[in-house]
Amino acid sequence: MADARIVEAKVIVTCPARNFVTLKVMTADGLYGIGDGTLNGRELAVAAYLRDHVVPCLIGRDSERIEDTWQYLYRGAYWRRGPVTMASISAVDVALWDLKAKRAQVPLYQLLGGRCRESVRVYAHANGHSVEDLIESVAKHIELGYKAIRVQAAVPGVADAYGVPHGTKTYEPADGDLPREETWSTPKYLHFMPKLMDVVRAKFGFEVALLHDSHHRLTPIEAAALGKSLEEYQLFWLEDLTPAENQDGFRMIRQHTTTPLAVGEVFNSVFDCQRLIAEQWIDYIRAAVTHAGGITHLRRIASFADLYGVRTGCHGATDLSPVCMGAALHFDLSIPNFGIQEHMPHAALTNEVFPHAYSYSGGTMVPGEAPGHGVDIDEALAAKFPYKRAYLPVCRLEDGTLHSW
Ligand code: KDG
Ligand code: MG
Repeated sequence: MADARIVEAKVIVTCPARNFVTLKVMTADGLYGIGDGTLNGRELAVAAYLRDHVVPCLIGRDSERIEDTWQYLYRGAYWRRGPVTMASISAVDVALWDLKAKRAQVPLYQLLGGRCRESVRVYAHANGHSVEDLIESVAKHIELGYKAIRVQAAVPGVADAYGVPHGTKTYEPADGDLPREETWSTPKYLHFMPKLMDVVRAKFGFEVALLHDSHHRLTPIEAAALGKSLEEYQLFWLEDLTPAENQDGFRMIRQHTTTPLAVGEVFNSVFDCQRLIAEQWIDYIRAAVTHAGGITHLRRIASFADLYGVRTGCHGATDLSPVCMGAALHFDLSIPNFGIQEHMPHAALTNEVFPHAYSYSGGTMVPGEAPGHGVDIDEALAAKFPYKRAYLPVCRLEDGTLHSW
């Protein structure tokens, strides 16, 4: 009988192109599992939570007892939920699922019930400093085989639209040693969006699925107006229209528009979306493995959502490490109510530090057949890229009022 007791757990903070927090859990029989605990702009809080408060509790535990360990860390902390706690629990949970699947010598999706589909449909990001730039970017992604594309463009008269890079660099918003300040105008945005979608549909037709992220910047009635004004362009979804602490805000949006709604990349618990789902105010839940308590808790959210016809659309920006992407693809493959998976490819250097079995082809991804979740970390290489403080921007209205970024 293999000795699955945890003998060591290491927290690895590294910055290969951007910061990542990784947990490596080792067992007495010489296996290891890997989990992601990256919380963009607050990475060291998770690293400290893990090092100081979680790792000591892991030593000696049976790594096979995943659910029990999840409950131990969640209930046992007394202080439940919150992004730091839940990212830390996720790092442990994913490392334990990885270990269990490696011990069984099967790809993780087999332990999650096996494949529900052959591959996972993903969406890409297209963006532009102008409508012409955006059109070029959409065309490039169609050429790469993507069938679903998120479109974000600079808004005329607005200094900083969400989702558009500064200069010619690839879009990566956490780029300031201190938070960069951006300026925003909702009226200009609402005026521009139907015009933008009109150009995109005229150019590419209706076959490609189009998505758009409002990034928490609207009030419920503004969001309702946006959804209504875009109905004729038949979007796949509109994302994060309003800050969702007020779940009931979605009631009003829903009353006014049939444009499908997605929300939840910042959620860390089923309680963040309980009403959104049960009241059927949304169509896609975007909670991610890393931020919503790992595979164990995300499965609970997805099962609950399935009861109400809500599908998943997991967050997959570059601040979720390749470890999260690997775990997400196993999860996506195994659940009945999968909708779509976000795919924002990592930098080449990130991929070198995190060798992985997953792959992209023709608008879909597969997790690969390696035992576990199929993502590793090259510790020696990771050590060459120490943590570098990097904050997300903050957003102000034109009169200087602090707004949601
Ligand atoms: O850390 C913040 C990013 O992950 C977020 O801004 C990306 O909204 C995002 C998305 O939909 O990918
Ligand atoms: Mg988003």
